[in-house]
Amino acid sequence: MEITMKRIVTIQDISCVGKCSLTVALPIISAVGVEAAIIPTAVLSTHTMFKNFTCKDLDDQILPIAKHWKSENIKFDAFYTGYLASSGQIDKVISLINSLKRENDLVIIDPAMADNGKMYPAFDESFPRDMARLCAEADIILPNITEACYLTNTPFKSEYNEAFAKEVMEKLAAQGAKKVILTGAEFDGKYGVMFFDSETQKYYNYYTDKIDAIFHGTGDIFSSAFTGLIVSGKTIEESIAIAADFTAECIRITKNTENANWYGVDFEKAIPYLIDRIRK
Ligand code: PXL
Repeated sequence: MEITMKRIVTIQDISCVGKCSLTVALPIISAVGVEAAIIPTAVLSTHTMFKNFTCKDLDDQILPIAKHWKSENIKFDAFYTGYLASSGQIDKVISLINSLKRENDLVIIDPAMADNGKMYPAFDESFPRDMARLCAEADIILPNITEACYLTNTPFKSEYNEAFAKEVMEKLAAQGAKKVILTGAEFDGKYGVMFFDSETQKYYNYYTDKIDAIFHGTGDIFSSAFTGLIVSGKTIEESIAIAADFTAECIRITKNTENANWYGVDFEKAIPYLIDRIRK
């Protein structure tokens, strides 16, 4: 007999072109053998690194969708949020989680809102305070260092050491997140992912090769792979390692592609690698 399929609901925007948010979450979660239900929080013509993108906020759909699912008794093993289009959506997402989450379901929050020391164009400086309220409800949060600084009101540093990363991660845990996974951590010539578990007070760091290239959407690729893997039954450490290696493979392939698109990585070409890793 086959085992029952796990189901994630992922709540983030759909950028019609751009290879981020739902257009990477759906194929990657599916590739690891987990069902991906979605709530699109907004429809954008492209992600916000393009100029003149269009954006239609789907704010008013979040709670009616939750209500319908509740009436149909639809269950999820994890709630995974990414880019949310406005502060107003955050309270709605918190209500949705409170209404549908069962005791052991996971809440995984990628506070996708900033990178390289700057907020994404669509957000103002008040957004992190609202995102911090959502992160406080999470079992696992997946910020990069810029987001971690904004969420904790810590002045951003483009260069930092391990002690600084730990200080910010521990602040995030003190604000409520049970487990903090810092992506794109870089210090002392090392590059990778740091994980702090507030329950055990232990760290687990996973380093990969630093590939000298910057691409959009890599945070979403890591978060989608990580979420799919952990829900599929891998341990948190295995999920971090496989998701980090998969993300590095996506970057490596794209960097080696002549005339690769600037707006996202060719994760599609690395899906066979991801599936091979899961089988091992
Ligand atoms: O990859 C994060 C992301 C998601 N969604 C939208 C974005 C971005 C990053 O720029 O603009 C719309």
